[in-house]
Amino acid sequence: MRSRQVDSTDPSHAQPTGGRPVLSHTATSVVTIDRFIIEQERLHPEATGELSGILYDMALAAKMIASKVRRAGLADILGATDNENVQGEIQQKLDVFANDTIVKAMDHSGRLCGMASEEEPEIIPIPDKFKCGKYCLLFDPLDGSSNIDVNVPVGTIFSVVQKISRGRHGESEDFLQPGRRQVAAGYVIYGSSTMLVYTTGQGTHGFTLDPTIGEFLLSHPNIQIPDSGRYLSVNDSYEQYWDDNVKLLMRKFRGLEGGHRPLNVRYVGSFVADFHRNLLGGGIFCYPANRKNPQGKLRLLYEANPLAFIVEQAGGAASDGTNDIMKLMPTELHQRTPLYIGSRSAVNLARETLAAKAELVTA
Ligand code: AHM
Ligand code: MG
Repeated sequence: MRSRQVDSTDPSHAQPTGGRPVLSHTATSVVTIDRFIIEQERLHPEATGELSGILYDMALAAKMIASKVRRAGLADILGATDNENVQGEIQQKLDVFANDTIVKAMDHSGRLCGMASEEEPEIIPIPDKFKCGKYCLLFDPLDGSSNIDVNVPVGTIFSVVQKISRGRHGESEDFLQPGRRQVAAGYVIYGSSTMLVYTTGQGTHGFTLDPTIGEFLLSHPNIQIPDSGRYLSVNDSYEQYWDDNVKLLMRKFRGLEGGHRPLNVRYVGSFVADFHRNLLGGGIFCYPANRKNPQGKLRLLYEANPLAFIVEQAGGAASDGTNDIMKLMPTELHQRTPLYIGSRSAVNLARETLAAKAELVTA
């Protein structure tokens, strides 16, 4: 799904496209992620390059994780007993490996004041021997990792906010900021190919890893989510625990109620994979609250906020059923939230259906 590309050397092309800045690439030029990031940075004369540096480092970490994920099925074959591999290193679970890889790729750069990971209970401080910077990185190192054993795509999700506290190291208040304050967000999907999709608030752009040269190349500039969605992604084995309003909403999405065109049900059970398909094809991913999990399952800071930023920049929307995801004020690092994310019209239908029921209940 390659969009028409433009030549920055031709001044007639130096026009904003749909409010988005036009970057310098031609239909035939190869645009690496590094080039794209630097061109975006140049649109902001005040930029210090620190945010760009974080994105470069994320791309490097993604390549290292991709290479390990690619060999996941071989680990047991090549490794010796007791989790020791042929190099004599102790094998790690892939989600621990992904977590450590990101921390090590980031902690020494001087751009971050701390990190928070879905895999770690507390803020990860920057070691004293390194400089602290003005950004906080929040991430889910390997989302959907329970799917690895059956060779299903998994992903990495990340979010960047600016530090607001005064001290050297990041404090809770720096990490507990609403999604609207994100300055960058993205995800990597380790699928049939590896893709990195990110936004800094100037559109959503996708890059595919060319494994032969080890570079992410621009493949999906200015992604726009189709508004007439095709897909519904939800785990309906929880239907028995849903409220009636959620059951009604799902009947609407299936075309059984309210005269809506039925959506196709597709659920991988790996959020990045479900989200990525719906971002390109249109539709909605839902993880509603249920009686067993009143706040749903997905994490606000590591999963919902970054993908909400991505989807909004692609013309879509994200809600907890009532509020915009990115307006929620987090109170805990590992806070969960119900989530409806995807094409704007589908998310609006979710909001309206859930609100109508709420009125009935309170009347
Ligand atoms: P994880 O972060 O522990 O991997 O859990 C998140 C995953 C998502 O990738 C996926 O959408 C969801 O859990 C699936 O949950 P369920 O099996 O309840 O449908
Ligand atoms: Mg996850």
